Amino acid sequence: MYIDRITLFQISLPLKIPLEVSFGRWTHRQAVLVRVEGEGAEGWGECPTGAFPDYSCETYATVLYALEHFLVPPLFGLDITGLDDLGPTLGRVRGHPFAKTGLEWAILDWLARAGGVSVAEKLGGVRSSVATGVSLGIEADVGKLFAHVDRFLAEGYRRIKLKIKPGWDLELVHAFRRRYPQTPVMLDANSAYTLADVSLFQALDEYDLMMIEQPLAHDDIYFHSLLQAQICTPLSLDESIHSPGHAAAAIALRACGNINIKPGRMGGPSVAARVHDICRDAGLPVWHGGMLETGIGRVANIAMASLPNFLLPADLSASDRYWEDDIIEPAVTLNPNGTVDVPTGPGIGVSVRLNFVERLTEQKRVLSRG
Ligand code: OSB
Ligand code: MG
Repeated sequence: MYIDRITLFQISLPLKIPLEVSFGRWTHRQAVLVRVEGEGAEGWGECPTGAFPDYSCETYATVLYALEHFLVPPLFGLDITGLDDLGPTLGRVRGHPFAKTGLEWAILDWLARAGGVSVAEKLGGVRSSVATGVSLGIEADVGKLFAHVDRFLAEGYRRIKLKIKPGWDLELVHAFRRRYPQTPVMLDANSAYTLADVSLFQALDEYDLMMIEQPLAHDDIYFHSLLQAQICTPLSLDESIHSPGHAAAAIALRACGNINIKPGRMGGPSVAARVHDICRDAGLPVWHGGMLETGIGRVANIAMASLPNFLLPADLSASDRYWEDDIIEPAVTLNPNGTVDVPTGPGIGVSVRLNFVERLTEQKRVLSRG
């Protein structure tokens, strides 16, 4: 199958509740959406970026640049029957994983729709629904945070993730456990600590936490292995796992108890699936992270999370946890048992509200064959 046209939409969508983490505060998702058209079919993918290179070194501007100049042009004229056909072309470009992910997802959606199968089937998914939690940011005081916790637990979310930073950690967890003795809870430090903080993590061992995500440097695996050896709570690696090689290193070093998989951080669903397989073969569970995706990236990630080794609750909450109005139809909803359904229709299984996307668009690029 040949691609005729690829359109890039840089949109901006305001979050219902800004998400504050150890290094900053997100108020909008400034994503790049990729629309692939050809042979009478279309497909959509999302690059879940922002304006500033904080979580990742990429931004919507670098994603637009990499797609327009390096990643999209060589795809025109390529006969594509599966993601494997993209490997040599996309692999020539080093880095730019968030740019690659929107492109890979759009092509996978396009191929799946043309073939009348779902993206989950294409990826080898085995689950019809995915257990999800909710990730909650740093607030001005615990009262404000616990009001959110109460509401999300009442909606049916079964696991709470709390963002922490120095000064918003041990006391917070102590207060949380007094109020919610049984609720499954985990922490995400987004790289705010060093190995000198080991006594804090030993103190946190007393609170029956599911895991602590990325406590140390964003590019570190080794020092996480030294920390893991001194505490019982499983560590989870997010920021520092970009490739199958990183996952293999984390496994060999016993640096963590599980890995957070985000296709955007890894360069797309093809790499994410390889990381999934390496962890499965090593007996290390994975779970699906989130990047505050709009509905397009969200349903694709839910399809990814239907693979067998996704054994812990995901950060793939329902559309109404993030947006007043999502750009897909139907929106993602939460089942009463705290799961979201894996779409079964062709491709990503939802339709994109094109008029709404056009209204949210700040920059657009139309790239055509020939
Ligand atoms: O560290 O997991 C993270 C959001 C954006 C970037 C990084 C992270 C997050 C979240 C929110 O924790 C997850 C979500 O609900 O999408
Ligand atoms: Mg994280």
